[in-house]
Amino acid sequence: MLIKTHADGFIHPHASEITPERVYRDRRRLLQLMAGGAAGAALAGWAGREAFAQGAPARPGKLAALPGAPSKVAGAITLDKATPYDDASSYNNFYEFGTDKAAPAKRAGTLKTRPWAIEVNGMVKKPGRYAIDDLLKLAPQEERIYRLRCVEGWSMVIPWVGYSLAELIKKVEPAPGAKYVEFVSMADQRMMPNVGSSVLDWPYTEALRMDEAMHPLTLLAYGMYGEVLPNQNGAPVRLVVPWKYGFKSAKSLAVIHFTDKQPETAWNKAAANEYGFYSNVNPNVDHPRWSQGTERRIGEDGLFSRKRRTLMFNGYEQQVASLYAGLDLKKNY
Ligand SMILES: Nc1nc2c(c(=O)[nH]1)N[C@H]1C(S)=C(S)[C@@H](COP(=O)(O)O)O[C@H]1N2
Ligand SMILES: [Mo]
Repeated sequence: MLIKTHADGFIHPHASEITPERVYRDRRRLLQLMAGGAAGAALAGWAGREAFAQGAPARPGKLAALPGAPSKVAGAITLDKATPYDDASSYNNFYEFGTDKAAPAKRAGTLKTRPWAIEVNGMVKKPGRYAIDDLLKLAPQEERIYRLRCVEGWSMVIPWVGYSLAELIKKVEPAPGAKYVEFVSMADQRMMPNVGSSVLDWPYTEALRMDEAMHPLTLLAYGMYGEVLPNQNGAPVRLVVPWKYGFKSAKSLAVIHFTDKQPETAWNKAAANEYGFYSNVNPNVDHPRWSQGTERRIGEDGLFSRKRRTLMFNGYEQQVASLYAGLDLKKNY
């Protein structure tokens, strides 16, 4: 467990491996086996693990179907095997509910996702509050199977449902001078017990350059695995920017702000030398405290833990490299 205390005094556990992911998963699997009265099945070994998971009671709570047609956006369907739903919805970073990977799934039941609206403001011709049920219908929902690479060194493959953020941006008509889009997550302490803790300066904010925000791969996601998003994954609507480290993909969006100045971002404010504005996945630029050259795919670990090589721009190089032509990616990390 590596918890770093910063000069400014607070403890900064991002990437601290609070519970090493493998230990956490093994323990959870064992608890599941025991709860199912199937402790003996554990003896059957790891070979039977997938089969057992399939027979296990499905999902905590019934979520509504949110079907999406397979996307036609270039690069939007990753062929890697999807991470089991069970892992994608129980191993989460959502610091508004705590810094432990298990906290969001345990505690995000208090997040009320109706009524909900996104406030669109700043340098835009059609500012206003956009109700979630109108946003859902704003453009056809698509299924996008994206790799998600966390800056901590793990990754998942998640079939999201949503549409390109560009669809919303076109509807609200940014003013010609707008150069950046800022995303502000909900920060309501009554629904989010860890808001108010000193781990981040709330609300959680992120931002993209306008051309990044307009890129067809940049997704506004309302669902995953053909269902509405579970709260712990950022319901009712979140951003997904697949070529950037996971923390750029802000959850439970409350405000989208258009501006001509590069906005501050929550992680950059917390540790500027570790988390820059761009945060493009880049195996050639290490985090000051660890390598970014490899990753572990959640759901592929256990006994035969396997490391994968991290791909430039998380494998979306063909689609996005031109956005950064001429930019020094070591300086602009
Ligand atoms: N509001 C908010 N958004 C957030 C975070 C967070 O703590 N708060 N964590 C980020 C990080 S570090 C990652 S890796 C992804 C994880 O998304 P997932 O839980 O859906 O896999 O969400 C990102 N979005
Ligand atoms: Mo992350």
